[in-house]
Amino acid sequence: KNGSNATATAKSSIPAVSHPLAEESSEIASNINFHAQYTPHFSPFKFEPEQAYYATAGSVRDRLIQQWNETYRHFHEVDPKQTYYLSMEYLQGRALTNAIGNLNIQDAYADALNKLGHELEEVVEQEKDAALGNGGLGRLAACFLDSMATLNLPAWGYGLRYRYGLFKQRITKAGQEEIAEDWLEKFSPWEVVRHDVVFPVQFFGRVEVDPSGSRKWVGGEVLQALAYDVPIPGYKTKNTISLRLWEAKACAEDISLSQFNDGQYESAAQLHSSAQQICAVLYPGDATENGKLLRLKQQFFLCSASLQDIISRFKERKGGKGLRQWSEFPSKVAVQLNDTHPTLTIPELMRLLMDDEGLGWDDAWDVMTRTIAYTNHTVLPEALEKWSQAVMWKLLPRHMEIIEEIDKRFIALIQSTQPNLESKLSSMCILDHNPQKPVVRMANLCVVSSHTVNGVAQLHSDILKSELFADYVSVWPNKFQNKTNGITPRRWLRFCSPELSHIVTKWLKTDQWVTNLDLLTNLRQFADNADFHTEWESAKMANKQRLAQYILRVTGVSIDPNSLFDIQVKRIHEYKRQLLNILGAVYRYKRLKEMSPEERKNTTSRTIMIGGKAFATYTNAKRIVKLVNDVGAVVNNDPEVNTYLKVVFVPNYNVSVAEILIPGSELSQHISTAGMEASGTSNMKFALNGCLIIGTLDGANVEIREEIGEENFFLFGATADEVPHLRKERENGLFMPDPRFEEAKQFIRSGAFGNYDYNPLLESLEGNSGYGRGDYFLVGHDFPTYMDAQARVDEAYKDRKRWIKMSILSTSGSGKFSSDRTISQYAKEIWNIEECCVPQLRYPTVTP
Ligand code: T68
Repeated sequence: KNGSNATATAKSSIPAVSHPLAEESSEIASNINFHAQYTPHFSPFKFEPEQAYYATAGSVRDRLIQQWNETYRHFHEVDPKQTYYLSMEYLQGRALTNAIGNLNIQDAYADALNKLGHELEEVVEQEKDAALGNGGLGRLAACFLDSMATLNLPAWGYGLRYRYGLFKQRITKAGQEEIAEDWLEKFSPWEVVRHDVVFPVQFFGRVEVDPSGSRKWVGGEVLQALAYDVPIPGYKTKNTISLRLWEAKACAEDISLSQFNDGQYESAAQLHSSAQQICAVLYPGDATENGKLLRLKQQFFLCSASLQDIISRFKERKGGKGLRQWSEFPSKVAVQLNDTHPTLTIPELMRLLMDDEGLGWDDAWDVMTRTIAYTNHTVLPEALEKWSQAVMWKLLPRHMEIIEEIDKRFIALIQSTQPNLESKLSSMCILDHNPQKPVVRMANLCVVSSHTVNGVAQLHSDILKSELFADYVSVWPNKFQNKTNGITPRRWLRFCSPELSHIVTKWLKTDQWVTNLDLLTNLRQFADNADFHTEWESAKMANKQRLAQYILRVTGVSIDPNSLFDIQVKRIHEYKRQLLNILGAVYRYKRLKEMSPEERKNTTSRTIMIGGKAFATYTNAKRIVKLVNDVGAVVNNDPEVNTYLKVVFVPNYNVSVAEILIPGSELSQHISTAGMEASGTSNMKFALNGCLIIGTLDGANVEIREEIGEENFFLFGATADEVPHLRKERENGLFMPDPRFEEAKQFIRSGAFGNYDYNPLLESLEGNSGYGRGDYFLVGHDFPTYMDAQARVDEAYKDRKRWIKMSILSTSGSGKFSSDRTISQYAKEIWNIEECCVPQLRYPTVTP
């Protein structure tokens, strides 16, 4: 083990041969050995876990490539309608466990690695997470790709190949520190560069009108988009689809050798550096004009390269019918916009159709609107994208002309068909001509231009129709849909919790639940079965122990696997109310301190774990991170109470950390102010893993509670329709805070957790009004019912039988939240695509 000499001996006794479809573990071992010897990334004499990882990944990749080529060929021959999912973010996490699992070859690979002196578990941990996303939106895109492949759908993802993904979080005395995450430091074995897939992407320049009156975008800066493909295998199917990530490049001609020879290095390579910046980092801060321009360039780069690729494939696949008509395009292509970030797809498709392909406005509009659909992921006003018109005119002059025309025609449509809406036009139209800050409202552009708009949970979709997009509903009553989010059961149960999966399969007498998650309802019949309880509890305990070891390793804090594991992990944001959680913990600590030792013995021991990243310039979010750490430092070192309470901040929360935390959880907190969390998806992952939820009636919590039963959900807090009234009440000075809430804040102010100045953070929960002041997120209002719900949790946990039953019922009620269900609904109700299943694998041949 661990690259000892024994390992080298074991490896050398196994021949190095490559047979990509090997089934036997000894053949696979030879295959891994082949990659260790002949894939020249490391010297062939070392075979430590890291080399073992790259060699194993190389071997798995060979298999994927074969399936992948077959999939592409099959789609090409059948020429079905295909979906293209456009997203600025993909939070893929690690690929090796997932690939081996989806190919259903875990056991053979584990055996093969054993023969080579390694453990599969240790080898897979060598992989860095691909974190090309921020949070829920990016992880949703990754789950969707897994489901598209598993359901054999002709569908692809498009994104950007960021050099640095989401930052690594380090916790110091000062709180969170951000460090660049170099996921490509060595290289990624999961991407294949396609040197033959390159498209020019233009920026800046001007519009020229020729004598015939047709318009052309000329001049400016032209960069090249180069494709890197990542294979996405489906579960137990040959279908392997692509995630195509674009990288920006400049041409060789763009380097000025004469300037370089003159020593003017920067200007000589100006376009090269401009190209490099585009894919340098995920979401540069957008507070400065420069930052804004770069973000907009990234968005356009994705849209333009992807559309050119889609169009060239459309032209190439003739379906045996000779040249294609443009009117056929929407019956071959569906484009889904993951939030407004790829909105520029709309004017770019119009431009390509009109200026390059010669269509008139009406035909281009018809093709474009029948192709594009838009998913909204938020109603938070600050997250609704608005781009400065001036910046847009500079970067994309032709697109701005097109957007102006779309807006003009939309206004005319309303005036002629819906005169009652005229007074609403100023908020409904696309261009906001506010003289202070004229902007383009991207969400409005999406609603006006796409055939379908969807929200991501029922409550959220209802709010879109009744509030954010209410005025459009009477114009297009059938445009708005709901598609409740989902998660892939492969990564989020089958692979992250082999123990629990095993029990589920054993009791259901089938593993079909992995692709038909509704089968989990059949576990209900065992909800009171004593043998089932015993097995369930021991699987959960094994996961808790694994989690406890992880926490000890990364934080040095020892936690008791017999305590209740209570977890809140997600991006740190005031609306997600980590502050409510930590104030509850502070109050619990204070009570424990006041109790006698005897009284303490009657309490339920808890380990509260909180994790998540704060956006680098979001001051209050960073203060919350600091507060959790400060509270933990005091509580965990207080010998009087630390057997009853621990508070742990889990550093650097990411997909791989989630895969350890979620299986080991017993209670998780989804406690956003009602109406503010569009859906949430970790709530689904926790519930699927038999973890109970304490939560508000927000996002998908509402549907989870319906599915698993209200008696198995710890509900508290105001409802979405009460929120506006409660905020008013607060503004009018009518709010009376609960004494426990005041006590918790006072305890922090007293310096019990150090002398950092928490006043600015606590003041956000006080006063009368204003966003971020006057307790906009209603922490104070919900605090008492939150504490009551927590008391119900403590009571329920004391009754082991009841708790385990509730845990079983959580898992068995989670069937609806499979992303397979979500994607099937998108396929039927928005994309109108059908499965296109790859038949028999053929051996690779080259046609001369
Ligand atoms: C999340 N949105 C929602 N946004 O907050 C969450 N936004 O409720 C939902 O479950 C999830 O989407 C999936 O639908 C995000 O994650 C972003 O990450 C984001 C990034 C940049 C700009 C705006």
